[in-house]
Amino acid sequence: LPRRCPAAPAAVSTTAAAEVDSSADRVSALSQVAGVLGSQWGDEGKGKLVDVLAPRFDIVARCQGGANAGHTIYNSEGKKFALHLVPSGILHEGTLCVVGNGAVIHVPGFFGEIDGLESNGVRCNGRILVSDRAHLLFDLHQTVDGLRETELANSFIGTTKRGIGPCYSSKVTRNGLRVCDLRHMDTFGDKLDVLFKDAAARFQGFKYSPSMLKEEVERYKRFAERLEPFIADTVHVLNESIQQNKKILVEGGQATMLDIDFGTYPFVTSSSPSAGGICTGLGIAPRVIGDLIGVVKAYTTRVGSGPFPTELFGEAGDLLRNAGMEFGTTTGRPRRCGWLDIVALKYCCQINGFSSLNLTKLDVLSGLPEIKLGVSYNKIDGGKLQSFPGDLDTLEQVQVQYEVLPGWQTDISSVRSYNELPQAARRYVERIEELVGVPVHYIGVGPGRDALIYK
Ligand code: 2SA
Ligand code: GDP
Ligand code: MG
Repeated sequence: LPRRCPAAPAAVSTTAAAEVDSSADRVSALSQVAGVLGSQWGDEGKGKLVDVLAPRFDIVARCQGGANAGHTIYNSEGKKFALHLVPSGILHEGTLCVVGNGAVIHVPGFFGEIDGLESNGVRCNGRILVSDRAHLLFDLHQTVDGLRETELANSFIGTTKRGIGPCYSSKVTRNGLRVCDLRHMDTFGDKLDVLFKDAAARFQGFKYSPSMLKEEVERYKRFAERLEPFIADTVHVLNESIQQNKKILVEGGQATMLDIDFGTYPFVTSSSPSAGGICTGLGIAPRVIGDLIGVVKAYTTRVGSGPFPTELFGEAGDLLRNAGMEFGTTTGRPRRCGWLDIVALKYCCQINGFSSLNLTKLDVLSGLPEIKLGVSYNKIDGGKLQSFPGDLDTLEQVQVQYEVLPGWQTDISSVRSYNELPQAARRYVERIEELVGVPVHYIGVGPGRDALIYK
């Protein structure tokens, strides 16, 4: 494995005209409404692809999750931005960013993110719309997230402690507060009181006093005023935009393997990061959605607890982690690393019906003598599993069958056309396509905007 970490991207100069043409064709051919979704356990590099595609879209929309997401992108000068709730189209002045009804909003965190962007020269005011139907995530949800994790002791989920699970719990329990409730401050305190009392009744460690409620209501009165210009009926805005032939790119957070329904439950997030989440999280019809691009890392990472059949331990895992700089964008936690899991990827392709894949971080594998692909799962008592198991007891015991492919020894981070990749790298890409039956249209060879090969 390469010992050197991938360098931060240098400033991007103009690319060769022929490449611009082919990449422009590839991107213009994308459907009016398209999506970029994670097809492993998150951190595949969704933010980077969204940032690259955004100039060809009028709107970039988030449909689920909240500030648990961490999407790292770089502008053309090589300046780094770590986004959490703000969609990854924000660096492009002409793009409108929408945070849909399916997302959960921690208002102070949202303002903190906006302030950070504005102080770095990125205009946010007038460029972000937040759904009036989205649920509000309070500090109390974050406290409960921490208490719940502590209570789980050794079975902890390994959440980001951003309050995501507790906020979606309030939503489903039907006592949550929504962005539109900020317009009714007369009843806001009573509704919030229910949440405080719920938390205090459930957790001994949850300290609650009437003065806390009063302070929180006062704080939210100020937030309500500042948030007002961002609030919109985004269901209406998005559907009107579709009528007006505007192009919408949906940015997924987390990934299908962390989906509340399809992921490795209970080691999942509390939203729907797969295709179905686009309709429920934005209020747009399934028939308007065209291309869905699955983002898949050339190997696998996972942060948090839960089964990971192709995980590498010890030095092998450490080397991959260091080479790929695999540390959480939101929490800084080291990510667990392993080989690409074709069984899990095929399952994600089935669920989402990806039209193409973006294989990312291929550059990180340069220098390896050989690369393994986990191609099937055997049961402990023999016999091949026919599908990705829902039962974690089964999943934890599978024996992964690997195919071994030769590695390549040259640095590929400055390669910009598919044919210039070493033969072994092309073989790796093509074997993935053969095994999953979905074409790889984009290949990431570095974190920067230009470090992308259009195949
Ligand atoms: P949560 O906080 O309730 O959503 O956590 C539940 C599980 O979902 C995982 N999860 C993530 N996995 C990868 N990346 C995420 N975003 C950050 C990043 C993570 C970070 O971009 O690096 O900084 O640690 C993300 N968000 C949630 C989480 O690890 C739990 O397994
Ligand atoms: P996301 O949550 O899916 O948007 O991914 P993250 O931003 O959390 O993690 C992906 C990390 O890999 C970020 O630091 C990106 O800058 C970086 N990255 C994205 N694509 C590539 C690539 O092709 N090669 C390399 N070396 N890094 C990449
Ligand atoms: Mg991430």
